[in-house]
Amino acid sequence: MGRGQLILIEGLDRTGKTTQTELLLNNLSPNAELIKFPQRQTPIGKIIDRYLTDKSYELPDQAIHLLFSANRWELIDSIKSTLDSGKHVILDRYVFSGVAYSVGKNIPGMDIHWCVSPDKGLMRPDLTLFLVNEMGSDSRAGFGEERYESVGMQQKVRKQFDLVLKELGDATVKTLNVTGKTIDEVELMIRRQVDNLLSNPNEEYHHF
Ligand code: DGP
Repeated sequence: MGRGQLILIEGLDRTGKTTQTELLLNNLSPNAELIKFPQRQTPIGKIIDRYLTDKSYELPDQAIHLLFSANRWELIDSIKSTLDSGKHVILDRYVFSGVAYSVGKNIPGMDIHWCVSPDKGLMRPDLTLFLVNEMGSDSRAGFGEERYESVGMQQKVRKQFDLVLKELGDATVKTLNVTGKTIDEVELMIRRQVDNLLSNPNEEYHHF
């Protein structure tokens, strides 16, 4: 039996990533696990959660950036073991969010190269699906409660995602335009891409 495949769903806030990662988990069940980043239950994840939900809790932008990356490193051994056991791992956000959100803050020195360096060595997904909703995301229920959920920030991050995907992406990264699509339609678009991958799975691991 070959290794499991690492499948990442990326996108701005409230583009339906969480719904779709859960549907994909169901579809691939029982041969898959889902990991959502940031993973807020780990020791580092608890600091990230506080930073996101308590806007009066200040940390230097560089420090929170490194914590988001450290949160991915905290889980990478367990992701690798799951893949080695033949199970697929679905990720809800990963390195591309890590770089796009931080570069979107426009902090001097925090360019793409600086931002990706702590993630260097993390495993590359076998497939990345970047969900784009041209309608924006501010009309979804609950939008605005967390730190980065403002229309201005989302626009900056959207621009950065394009640049980050150009710089760090490769043929395994696909953009899916989900504007105006129903949940079922998006599920089908994702299934097609995943079925393609699973009919021709990767054996070797690649890294950022
Ligand atoms: P979520 O739980 O998916 O809603 O993500 C929480 C927020 O944190 C969201 O606004 C996106 C942002 N975010 C997710 N991952 C990272 C990261 O690695 N770095 C930065 N700076 N922000 C991130």
